[in-house]
Amino acid sequence: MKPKKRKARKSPRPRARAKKRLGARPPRPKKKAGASRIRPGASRVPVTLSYSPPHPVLSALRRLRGHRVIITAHSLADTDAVASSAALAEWLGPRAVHALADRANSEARRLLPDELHAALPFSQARGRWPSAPILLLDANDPALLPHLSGERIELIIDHHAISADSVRARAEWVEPRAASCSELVASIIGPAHPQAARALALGILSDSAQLLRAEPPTLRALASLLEHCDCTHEQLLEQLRQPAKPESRAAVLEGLRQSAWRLEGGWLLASSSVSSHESHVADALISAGADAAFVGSADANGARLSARLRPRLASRTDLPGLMREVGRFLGGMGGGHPAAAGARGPKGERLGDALILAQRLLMQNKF
Ligand SMILES: [Mn+2]
Repeated sequence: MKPKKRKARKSPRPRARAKKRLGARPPRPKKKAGASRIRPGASRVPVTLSYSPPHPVLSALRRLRGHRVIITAHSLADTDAVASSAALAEWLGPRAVHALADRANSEARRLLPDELHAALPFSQARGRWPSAPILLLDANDPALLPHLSGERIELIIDHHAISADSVRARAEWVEPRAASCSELVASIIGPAHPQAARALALGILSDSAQLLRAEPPTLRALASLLEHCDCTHEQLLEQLRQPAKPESRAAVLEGLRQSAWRLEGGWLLASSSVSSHESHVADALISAGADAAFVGSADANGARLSARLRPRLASRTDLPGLMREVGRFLGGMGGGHPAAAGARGPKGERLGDALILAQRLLMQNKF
């Protein structure tokens, strides 16, 4: 076989050689703002730089700015719900009203007293402005929105996935990859003043379990809020982790003493019956090593049940659905998040059976 004649290659070409000598880099492709980028290296996973609101949501917000609107969130508003509602209300102007479904949870009351001071009960706001459009934040599960039954919702901004039963709105921005609603609101309002930046940063830290669940866009949102905050990341974490009152800690220790546990199907299940602080006891049981914890309390008003799953196991069952069923058994309702959910109802005498039912349903439905 004849050896192939090699073409004489002019290499490197004069132009390239000239560039090389000057140390010039090849031109970089232009980045598109807000677009996805491919991570360099082996894993070609698209990375979202930041979450940005869909156009209809942004134009609805611009239209509503300066007008009377009612901003509300879920029952027992948490730090994320209060922070995002207060910050959006401020951005929308003095006629926007932050209205609470009912009371805020203990963490939000401790961390965001000023934001809560400016809020009204939803029933009062609705009574005063019966035709004001409603903006719903941080929730779409009707079980957590009893105050909105029969109401038409103008806009939803949320980070909980939409389900078949979800409350819907004319315009929606639902971003289940986001760790918090606060980071979505932060992307709408842009550079925040120090108080709003602190509240939104606390909302992100609280809902992401102090960044345990945080994708790059969440971290970027937090970083830019910290630039506008008048306190440091360390100070925010310290505020979040501040120990509860001695009475509350005693109630948690008592709940741990009352707890029972068993190993079933490879899962460590724990349960307890307490007189108060059921969610804190459930958190403590998970921290102590339980895979799932169900903690209940009952009084003259009925029964309440808190459920927690170790976050890594949360994708292996439908905890909010399970708690909806437990809530029905108690004659009331239930729901929540994949790793933290709850149920309550007037049939307080059924608490013991409800705790057994919750564990049985978990074992039947885990995969
Ligand atoms: Mn949230």
